[in-house]
Amino acid sequence: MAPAAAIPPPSDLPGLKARFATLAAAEGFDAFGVADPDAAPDAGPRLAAWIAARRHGEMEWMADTEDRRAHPRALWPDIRALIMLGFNYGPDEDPRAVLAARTKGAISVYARGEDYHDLIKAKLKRLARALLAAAGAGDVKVFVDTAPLMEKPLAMAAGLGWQGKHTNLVSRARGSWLFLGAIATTLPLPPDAPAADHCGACRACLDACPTRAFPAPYQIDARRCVSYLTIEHKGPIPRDLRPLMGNRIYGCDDCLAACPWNKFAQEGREMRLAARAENRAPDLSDLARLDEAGFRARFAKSPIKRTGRARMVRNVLIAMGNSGEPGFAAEAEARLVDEDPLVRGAAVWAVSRLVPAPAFAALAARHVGAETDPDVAEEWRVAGVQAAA
Ligand code: B12
Ligand code: SF4
Ligand code: SF4
Repeated sequence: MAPAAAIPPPSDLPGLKARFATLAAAEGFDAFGVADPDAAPDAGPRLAAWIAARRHGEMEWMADTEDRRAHPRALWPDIRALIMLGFNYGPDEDPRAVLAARTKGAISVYARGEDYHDLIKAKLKRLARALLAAAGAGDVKVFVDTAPLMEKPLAMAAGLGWQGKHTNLVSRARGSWLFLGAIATTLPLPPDAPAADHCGACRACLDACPTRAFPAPYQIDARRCVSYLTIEHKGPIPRDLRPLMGNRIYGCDDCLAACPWNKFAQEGREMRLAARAENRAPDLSDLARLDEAGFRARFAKSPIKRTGRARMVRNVLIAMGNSGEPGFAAEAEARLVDEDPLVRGAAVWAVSRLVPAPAFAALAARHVGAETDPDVAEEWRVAGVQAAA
């Protein structure tokens, strides 16, 4: 967008902010607030400590952007205010219900509908244009998720809610189910008061985590988080964490869903984000059979397409291995000769949990000699040792 820096900002900035809040609500945003760019001074040092402790795992893009992410002005020196926006995506059912269905996969709420990035970015861009038109001056940039901006502490500073002990933003009015987005501007809009922490003595989210990913309240070790493991982690999932994942095949909502503030949550109104029927409780067998073309067609407009077929089928095989359903053995066995080593390795683990030891030994005798990938060969070795024990 073209800057209009020579024109002075309008004198009625509170009036402009109020008009803009109305426009944001009309665009479908459920939470609105303005933060001063200096209003989250702890965020940068805490990010640095998190990265130094390697809690970002393989997300090297977090470390690579650390300097820019640490302070909004490092991203854009001219910034005078951040308009922080929340978009409600509250589910229409308890997303944990599917965790008990052993032959089904659990997809997290945010990924059951269309990709929110595209949808919210388009809304932010429209709003940013409207802001410039109303102001007649200034410049803007829009951010949602992918930009190196610490959206949660800035949203807290803007009064949208507080960062709960699960580290996500919780709103008194909406509970845990808010996507965040930001419009940065050179207009010095008046900031809102920061939100206060309302967690108190509660620790429901910490206790709900299946993989114990919180080393302390308000801190997450992404390397243990199922969301990270199923979506971001590219290689084989660490063996000790696999049994703890249950049937979670894409993201996880356990800590969000456990929050008592969800009693105020409402269903999201945006139909494009609503759960598609086939993503509520998909059959693990159907997903395990997807080839590249099938995967792309099945998840065309979904955020799941970013992960690619191999990681998704890896996750499905872990869920099969956790299911205790011998009926999945043949399905998992078919993937022992998959062209992708990530899939073959997960298939070895699944089969080792689904068939008796002699049958596993027979399969190993048939496949180990032909295996060229070192990770998959290691899966055969470890599973063989465990089956023999
Ligand atoms: C990296 C990332 C992840 C990683 C790491 C998660 C994390 N908590 O950092 C992984 C892949 C695990 C992940 C998972 C999820 N994510 Co994510 N993710 C991000 C991303 C891109 C960056 C977050 C970040 O900066 N992390 C770095 C850490 C250091 O920052 P932080 O979490 O703010 O850490 C603070 C606290 O630890 C606190 N702190 C540290 N020490 C102490 C000590 C004390 C005493 C106190 C009080 C505080 C404190 O200060 C830190 C700085 O503010 C943001 C988008 C963005 N640009 O912000 C989305 C984002 C956070 N994710 C989001 C979502 C929805 C999810 C999932 C729910 C998806 C799912 N269903 O699977 C899960 C939730 C898991 C969880 N419990 O956090 C939403 C959250 C919306 C909200 N309401 O908060 C965001 C904002 C995307 C968006 N635009 O909507 N995510
Ligand atoms: S998303 Fe799931 S695995 Fe990750 S911290 Fe929350 S409960 Fe734990
Ligand atoms: S579950 Fe409890 S501790 Fe966790 S964010 Fe909600 S109120 Fe805070």
